[in-house]
Amino acid sequence: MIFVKGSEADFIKFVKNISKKDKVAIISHNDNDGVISGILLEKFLESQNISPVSINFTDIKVGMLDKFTSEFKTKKISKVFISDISIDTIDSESFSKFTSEFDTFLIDHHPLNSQFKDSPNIIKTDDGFCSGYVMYSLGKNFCNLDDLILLTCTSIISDMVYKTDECAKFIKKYYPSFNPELVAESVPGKLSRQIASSLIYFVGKEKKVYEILVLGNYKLLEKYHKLVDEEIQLWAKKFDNDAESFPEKKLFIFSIKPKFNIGSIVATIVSLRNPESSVIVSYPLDKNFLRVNARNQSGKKDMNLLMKNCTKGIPLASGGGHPKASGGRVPIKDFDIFKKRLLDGFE
Ligand SMILES: [Mn+2]
Repeated sequence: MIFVKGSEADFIKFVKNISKKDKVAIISHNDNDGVISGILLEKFLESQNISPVSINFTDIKVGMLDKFTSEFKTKKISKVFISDISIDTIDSESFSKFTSEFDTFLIDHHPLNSQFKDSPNIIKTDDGFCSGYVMYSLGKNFCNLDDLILLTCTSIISDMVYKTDECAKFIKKYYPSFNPELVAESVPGKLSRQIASSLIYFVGKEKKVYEILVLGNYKLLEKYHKLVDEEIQLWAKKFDNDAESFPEKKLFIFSIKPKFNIGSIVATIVSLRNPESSVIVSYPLDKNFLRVNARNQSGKKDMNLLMKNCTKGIPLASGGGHPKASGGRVPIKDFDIFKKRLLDGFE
């Protein structure tokens, strides 16, 4: 594994310093990789006789730590693990404040905000790895995580890091017929989609999915997947007629109003069909905000930079992620500014 910052030794040292008097909390991302890295982390901590008293899955946005600060103070939490959240970039100010109030360890694979390059208790790996795989690798030498290998494989697939040699080898070791060109056919590929659908179905109550996965009741996810998948296929089909196309920019902009929160998956599906183009999918999150998902499978246009540039300075907007897959949150009233910047970004 390629560490950009921190090491296994840093992580183990932090864990060994947790005493019986400490109360431990976990905050992880509410996507597949976040939930699974949270499950792996919890299992590892349990093996070290540490039982987290609070496990939380959250959307990534500015101010996201606020509610945890007050809740954790009430619960007298003293140690916090944050997993799969690029909090150092999304909300650096809150992150600094939070780490001054709680002894915090961050494990993440999104690019490091250089402001924190000398800060302790941060593991950042290269973004060719996902948090599930990072957590599995950190824990496997200290406890038996065999039961969670399938889930670890699904996190690799959902974060699309199976093209990284080490991650591909990991999946192939346990699922020898795994073919990166036919991900959806594989056992972890299928489960990955069922988890993704279930997280969408239970949006805001992701803990429900976490509970199903912890108990190993994977079969239960099938019915949620069916409901959500029908809606995904509907919008993926509409793309062909309804997306705005800018051929000279190799760009598609697709505004949708789906029943579930499926913009990210629709963006991935239609971008895989148009690998040389950039695809931007937007949909209302609530009455004030739009969620934007940006994809470019070829890697020829950096979606992380694009989303950062398009949201920069817009109050309450945020954006960023990976070069090939990124996202943002934009106030509906500022979408015109965002869209103009987007089109200008392809001159
Ligand atoms: Mn991730």
